[in-house]
Amino acid sequence: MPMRDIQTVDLSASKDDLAAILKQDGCVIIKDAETHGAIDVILADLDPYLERKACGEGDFVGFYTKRLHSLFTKTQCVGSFLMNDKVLEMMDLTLGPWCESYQLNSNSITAIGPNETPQPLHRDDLMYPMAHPSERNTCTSTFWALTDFTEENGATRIIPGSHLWDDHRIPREDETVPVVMSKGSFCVFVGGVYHGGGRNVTANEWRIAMFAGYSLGWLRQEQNWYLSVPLDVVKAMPEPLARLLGYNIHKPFLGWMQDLQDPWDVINGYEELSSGGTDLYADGAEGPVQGPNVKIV
Ligand SMILES: O=C(O)CCC(=O)C(=O)O
Ligand SMILES: [Fe+2]
Repeated sequence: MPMRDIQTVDLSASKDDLAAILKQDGCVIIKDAETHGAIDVILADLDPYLERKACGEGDFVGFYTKRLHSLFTKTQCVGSFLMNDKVLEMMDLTLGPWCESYQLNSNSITAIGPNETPQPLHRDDLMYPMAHPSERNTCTSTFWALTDFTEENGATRIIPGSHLWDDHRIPREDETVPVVMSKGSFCVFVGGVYHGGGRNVTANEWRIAMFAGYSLGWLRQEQNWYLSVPLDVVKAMPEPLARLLGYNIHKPFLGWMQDLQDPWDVINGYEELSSGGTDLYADGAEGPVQGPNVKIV
């Protein structure tokens, strides 16, 4: 039997309430965070790609599931979802305590079609060799409902509270609950929460999600944005989005290039010989120490 259901809140939920839910459940649904209009626009951009895309061929990626990656090259709308205020508030809560800045880890569409069977239950932080439970979360996932998520059309299955389980406990299907949410809502969960795509028993309904994962700014990113997003696309982005992609220095000095320069400055025309290198210290620090949010555990 599932331990408990996943909680749904609206945009007015306070930071304290969200922090309390996340501490206990590791997951929450934020209702109606984007308008149907905004979703219809991104879907119109992505539809031609989804149309042409073949289904996966594997237990994990599914046999009736289509995935799209490199969304930055397919639509200009993705940034507003990735940088949604409420999403960033959730990242401040779940990643902020462990890094000076967080980054985009992964971003894709998962469209689950009729006849799909459940994806194996897993934790999204499995690429990072950390024991569970851990005080320190490494990554946080979001799923945007670009269509309604129903139990019948393949809503993600999730086990609230499973971020607190140790690594020996095996998750069971009968412990999961469906992430039922309306188009425009998103579900957020920390990296240690067990989940998996659901079974789609409908005759002709596709359940379309946009996945966006975020991680601590001092970890290797799951997707390689530097090679998959052309530089002219990065240069045309608002600065905060480019920084989220990794064109950034994680304080004090992770990720610099050329003459100890910030990558965003370099791609915007910094000339290597225009000045000598300068010290890179964490914000507010007077010497080479870690920033206040990077705790050693
Ligand atoms: O599409 C879904 O509902 C889940 C997909 C997922 O968890 C994954 O691919 O890591
Ligand atoms: Fe996953």
